[in-house]
Amino acid sequence: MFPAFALLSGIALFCSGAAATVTTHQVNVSNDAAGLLFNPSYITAYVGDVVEFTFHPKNHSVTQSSFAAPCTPLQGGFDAGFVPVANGTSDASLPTRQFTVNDTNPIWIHCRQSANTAASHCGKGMVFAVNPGADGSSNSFANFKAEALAIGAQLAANATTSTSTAATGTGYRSSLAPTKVSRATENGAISLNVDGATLMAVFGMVVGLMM
Ligand SMILES: *[C@@H]1O[C@H](CO)[C@@H](O)[C@H](O)[C@H]1NC(C)=O
Ligand SMILES: *[C@@H]1O[C@H](CO)[C@@H](O)[C@H](O)[C@H]1NC(C)=O
Ligand SMILES: *[C@@H]1O[C@H](CO)[C@@H](O)[C@H](O)[C@H]1NC(C)=O
Ligand SMILES: *[C@@H]1O[C@H](CO)[C@@H](O)[C@H](O)[C@H]1NC(C)=O
Ligand SMILES: *[C@@H]1O[C@H](CO)[C@@H](O)[C@H](O)[C@H]1NC(C)=O
Ligand SMILES: [Cu+2]
Repeated sequence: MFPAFALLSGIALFCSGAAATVTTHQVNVSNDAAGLLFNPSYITAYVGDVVEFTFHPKNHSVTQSSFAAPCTPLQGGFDAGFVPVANGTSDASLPTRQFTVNDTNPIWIHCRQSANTAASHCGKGMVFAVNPGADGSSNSFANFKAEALAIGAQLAANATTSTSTAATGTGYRSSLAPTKVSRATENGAISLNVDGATLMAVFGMVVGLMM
């Protein structure tokens, strides 16, 4: 009798507890106007909670990293992939991605757009955390973000160095480039100098990408 009763009441407790306490935390993955950032920049969440990211215009990712390497994807970690969003998309149409918080450990997140270049979003401070250490502790959100910015500064310095050494190389002037050019960018923008049929084909491709 006792074990069966204990098991049943345990299940009842577990079910009611899980149903009553799950929270969905809303996080904006922001656009150019707001800055390269997550808003809020970090949250406190319980096991079983859901974190829902709403992607604003541009072309960001939500990718798990680690405190030790803020701008490097964590192997086996969460990664929403790139989610391009066109300028002017209405709030109601903004795409979302979710993950569930599985334990109480800190979850460190970055945007991997333009990774390892001077334009790295992570290097510009586009980082987020679930359950970071308290302010003032070694694994605080502030320290995580500071490390991301330090990586960004180093990438910028390295880019300046390699640009100045490469500047005398044989240039390739864009005005001499082939006329059929379509270039996907981090803005989700496509630069075009093409005939109508190609334009429609590229348009179809972009719409396909955004699905
Ligand atoms: C997130 O974006 C929506 C839509 O633009 C806005 O209404 C909301 O206030 C934003 N949330 C935060 C935390 O800024
Ligand atoms: C939590 O576990 C689910 C199922 O295994 C997984 O899909 C999800 O990515 C995990 N969440 C995190 C933040 O790792
Ligand atoms: C910048 O360049 C130095 C020297 O090549 C290298 O050790 C360092 O890893 C580079 N920094 C980044 C963030 O790539
Ligand atoms: C989004 O960014 C990724 C990585 O830079 C890129 O491969 C992809 O083409 C971009 N998508 C669009 C529609 O610009
Ligand atoms: C989208 O808007 C931002 C400014 O809000 C601008 O910098 C960017 O060039 C625009 N992108 C496109 C594709 O129009
Ligand atoms: Cu980004």
